[in-house]
Amino acid sequence: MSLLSTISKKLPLLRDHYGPITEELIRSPGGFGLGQIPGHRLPDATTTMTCGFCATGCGLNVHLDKNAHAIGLTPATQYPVNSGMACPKGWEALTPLSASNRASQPLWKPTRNAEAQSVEWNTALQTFCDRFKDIQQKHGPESIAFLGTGQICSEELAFLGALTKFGMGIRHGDGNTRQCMATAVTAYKESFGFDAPPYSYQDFEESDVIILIGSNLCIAHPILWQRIVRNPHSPEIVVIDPRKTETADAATQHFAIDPKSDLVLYYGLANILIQNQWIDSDFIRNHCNDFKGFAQHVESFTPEITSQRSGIAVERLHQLAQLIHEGKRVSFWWTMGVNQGYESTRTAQAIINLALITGNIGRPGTGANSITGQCNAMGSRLFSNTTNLLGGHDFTNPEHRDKIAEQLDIPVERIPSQNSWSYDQIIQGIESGKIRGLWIIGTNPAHSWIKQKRLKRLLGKLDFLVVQDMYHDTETARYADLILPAAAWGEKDGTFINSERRISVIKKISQAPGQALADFHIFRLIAEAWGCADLFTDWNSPENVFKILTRLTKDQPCDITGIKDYRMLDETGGIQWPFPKGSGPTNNQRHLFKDGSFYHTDKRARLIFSDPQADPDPSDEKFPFRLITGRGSSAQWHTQTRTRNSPALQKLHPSELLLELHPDDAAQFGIHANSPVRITSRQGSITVITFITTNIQPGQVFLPMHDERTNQLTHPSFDPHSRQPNYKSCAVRIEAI
Ligand SMILES: Nc1nc2c(c(=O)[nH]1)N[C@H]1C(S)=C(S)[C@@H](COP(=O)(O)OP(=O)(O)OC[C@H]3O[C@@H](n4cnc5c(=O)[nH]c(N)nc54)[C@H](O)[C@@H]3O)O[C@H]1N2
Ligand SMILES: Nc1nc2c(c(=O)[nH]1)N[C@H]1C(S)=C(S)[C@@H](COP(=O)(O)OP(=O)(O)OC[C@H]3O[C@@H](n4cnc5c(=O)[nH]c(N)nc54)[C@H](O)[C@@H]3O)O[C@H]1N2
Ligand code: SF4
Ligand SMILES: [Mo]
Repeated sequence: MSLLSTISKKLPLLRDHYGPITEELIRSPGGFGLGQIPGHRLPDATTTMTCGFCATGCGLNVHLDKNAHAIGLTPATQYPVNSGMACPKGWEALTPLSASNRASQPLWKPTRNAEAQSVEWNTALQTFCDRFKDIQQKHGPESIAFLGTGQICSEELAFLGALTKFGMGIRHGDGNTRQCMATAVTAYKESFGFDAPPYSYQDFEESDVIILIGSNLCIAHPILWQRIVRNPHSPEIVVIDPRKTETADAATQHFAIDPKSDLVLYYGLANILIQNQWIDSDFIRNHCNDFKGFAQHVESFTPEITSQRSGIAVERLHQLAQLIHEGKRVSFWWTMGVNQGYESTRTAQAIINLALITGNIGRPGTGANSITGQCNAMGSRLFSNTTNLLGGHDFTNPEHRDKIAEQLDIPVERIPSQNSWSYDQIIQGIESGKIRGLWIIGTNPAHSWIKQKRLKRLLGKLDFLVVQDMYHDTETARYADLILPAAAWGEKDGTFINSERRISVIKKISQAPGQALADFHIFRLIAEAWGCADLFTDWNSPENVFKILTRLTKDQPCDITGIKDYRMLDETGGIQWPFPKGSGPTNNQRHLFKDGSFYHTDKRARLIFSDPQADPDPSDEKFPFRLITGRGSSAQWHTQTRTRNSPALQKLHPSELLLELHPDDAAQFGIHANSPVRITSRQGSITVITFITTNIQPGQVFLPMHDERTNQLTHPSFDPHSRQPNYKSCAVRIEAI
């Protein structure tokens, strides 16, 4: 059998999605892991760990040489998440580790415009403490803040959050999870009483109606799409997305909704369901609050009004409602098309309400299911100590503060009694001069934050900026006074939590370059240098911190006191929360709310609703188009710091920044295919290349988020409840050049 046919067999997914895989592609430097093909180079041992890109959390078998160093990887066949499959990023996960632009030593700039110079760790730590303490002394403890991530281990997130808030007296810290999952968090908390995505991936295989809302699963979570493909019930697959995405194309039904009209659509659907008595009255009576008010509220969303506002024909609204009614196991799934909007929390709750009123929750194949983005966004939701006190507790609740202080054996006064500012409020704090120093860990806001020009200006305004990253040349690192070199996934131990609440391990299978250190160890060193290490005497290894964290979850909905150690996670293929002490053998596919009991004190779910709001960046004659942004390909990860370092992945996406534009619009504005155009919003203007396609509706255009330029255009509006940015829709015009 030729090398190519062996690999093609192993890569059914790649073959399906990306056309022919050539020998040349495979043999290219960093191609699909030649070391992993049996017979090419035999490993001395193999170990399983979780992928470090997306929140699907696939298991990867990493093949090791006799020094326990990775020589290649293959998707784990026995792992409950991915059963032998991986997307291109997973296959290529080792390549970005050996890139030449890795940060391998601390770098310091004596002045903003000076060349960065390498310094020893001791000097870097001293500078870190001197400068931040100096700022705090002059401007108060609240004048420094941090921005973290959903891409480091839970143990590291917890350490960062505890070190900053309990040790360094920092009040304000948030993370990139705000850009991503804040809406789902807020919606779940208000509706269910806790941030609790209720599902298992198994539900994808057990539904007979699967409704994907603002989710391009084939591109963003390809292995979850494969789970749908394995569904034996010939499910109806509905995609609600303004664009005819890869996922919409593969679905059985596509509803090309007008951007940001979701709230009206789901109220309109609820109205049809209620009017026809297509609801589960017993479930509502026994388990939900506020149904009367909700029913009254949606009455005004008649099919005609709903159709006008959403662009979906009245007849199709009825068909969709009927499909939901007739489905035995209906599951609703949503991602960024919902979370990133100016009324996103109520939209997510409108989806939750549809599941609740039709009784599609707590049973196999059902649920109101938010799919998570980053590998450990779920860990950041529970343990980053930013929006919640560690373990899903509440900073403003004195009992919770007492419980955590006692468990950690620290004075309770060390725990802030108020919530932190959100990401956008921290940025606003820089503008107003309240925030003078910023520490950024594992995120790249100079590329990914909304209305980029302003953010870059404000990064330049800071008295002191520290960036802690695995690469020294990210868009954000360019503004840093001090760069701390971090070890990456594959170079450290710890745990992640995936989208279905599965806690699993990652392992050190590769040596970090030069003096780069695991974020965990950087936090330990900083605690020492700052002089607060005595608070963290037990925080001496990731596994010890994991044990501390499990204890903190006692009696919480996310109770994992039954997980003994890393070995237990390793042996079981990960464990989903909850897993309280005394839990039986891990049943590997569990969903929540089996007994209809929610986490509010009365155990009932709330049907939450409000009036749709006006678009904060409306289109007009000057800016007639709606710009949608999102994921461009399976081979690109966010700001591309990692994926751009894989030549194989580079070959799987266009090299130019392409603007998707409908042929009718192109004709009207005299714009040609494959040619440069200027796209201008109220925030900025950039030049891009056209890609004319009927996958986008007239009046709309699409840009992938992976190019730094895209966020020069986005409009800085936020959902008022979750404070998540409204990345998915702004007003633009297009001009031929
Ligand atoms: N390859 C790859 N995979 C990734 C990532 C990556 O960068 N690259 N990132 C990961 C992360 S952190 C995240 S959060 C997820 C994101 O995963 P997704 O949310 O699936 O990805 P997006 O492309 O951002 O947005 C999904 C869809 O929302 C649609 N949309 C836009 N506006 C609206 C609207 O008003 N209503 C509706 N119903 N839909 C709308 C867009 O057209 C788009 O197709 O992907 C994860 N997976
Ligand atoms: N226009 C538009 N903008 C968007 C979106 C959109 O749909 N449209 N989506 C938003 C979403 S959902 C998200 S999640 C954000 C993502 O935005 P970012 O978080 O800015 O994107 P990443 O490229 O993932 O940045 C992660 C950084 O961490 C570094 N890193 C990786 N591993 C480690 C580690 O172990 N330790 C340390 N210290 N550093 C590490 C990487 O090199 C990289 O610089 O973008 C948001 N921005
Ligand atoms: S789907 Fe996500 S977790 Fe799975 S291999 Fe791809 S990037 Fe990794
Ligand atoms: Mo995200």
